[in-house]
Amino acid sequence: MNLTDLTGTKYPIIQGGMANIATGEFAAAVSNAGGLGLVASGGMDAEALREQIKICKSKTDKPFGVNLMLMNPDVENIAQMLIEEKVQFITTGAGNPGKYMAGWKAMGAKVFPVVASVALAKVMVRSGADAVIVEGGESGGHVGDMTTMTLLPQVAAAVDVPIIAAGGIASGEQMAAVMLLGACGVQIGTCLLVSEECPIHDNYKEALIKAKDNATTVTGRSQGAPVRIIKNEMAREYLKLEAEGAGREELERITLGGLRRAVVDGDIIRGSVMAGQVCGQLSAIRPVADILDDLYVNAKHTLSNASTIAI
Ligand code: TUI
Repeated sequence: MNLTDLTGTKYPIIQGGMANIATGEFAAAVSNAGGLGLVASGGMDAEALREQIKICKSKTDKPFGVNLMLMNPDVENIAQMLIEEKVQFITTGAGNPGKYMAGWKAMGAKVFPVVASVALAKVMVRSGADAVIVEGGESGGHVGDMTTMTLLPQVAAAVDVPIIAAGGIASGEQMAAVMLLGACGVQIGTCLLVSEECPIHDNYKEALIKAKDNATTVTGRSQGAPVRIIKNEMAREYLKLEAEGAGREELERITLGGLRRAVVDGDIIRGSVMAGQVCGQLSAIRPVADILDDLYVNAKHTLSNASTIAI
């Protein structure tokens, strides 16, 4: 199964959710460039998200979708609003969307839950998922424990629906590798943060371009909510407090509003600069279309040359 048959897009590439970043305008830019753009719900209530969906509809005639972050306090209203707006592609993150799936499917949407374990992948397929997005802990933001390299083949062996790989993909070689492990397409986030169209503060983009291979860390493990971010003053303070056994309230005081501080204010010292481990590979700010074209062309090239690799 080709992901493009499922999505109707030019490329088998979908955009990661990216709370507080992926506006209607940005999702439309990704869709116009040949990927599946997704309007992110994180940080928004149902009506604010509806506005962004309308903006997206007005700026593209290509397929697009919405990512529903299931920890959103307005999740129930958003789940219903997606039906009213007849959103055709729904991805979910940070939870189990099982109770919403029947309503979305009845409306005609295709649903691709993000999973970080074989167990959730199986549950999602039983609930009617059209594909699963298998996300390794190389990703930015909220992460699971397993890597893409280990999780992807195990989910591929366990379920019969198409698999979209996420986490650690920013080059054609990485895309080729996950296709060999059983994926029919990829979800990318971090490498789109350094696109010209991405509406984050320039400081955020510069921090990503400067980042080295080991620039990220994972905070929040002690709270059962691990989040991968760029190491900065805030991250170091958080990790120190976590190691000292600090409680939820004290830790939340540090991260409260952190993503907006980074995205909107450009505070990359005290903000939550969410990014995946591919940040060390990023070297330029480019149009979304160039990022998608390069990824696809290089993946094709890598796969067609694979038989020349000596083993
Ligand atoms: O959701 C994401 N990545 C995200 S969400 C986000 S917004 C945020 N803002 C502030 C603090 C924290 C988050 C930023 N990045 N990725 C998808 C994903 N889902 N990764 C891991 C999971 C996941 C983990 C456990 C999905 C389900 C799950 O268990 C559910 C269950 O019931 O078993």
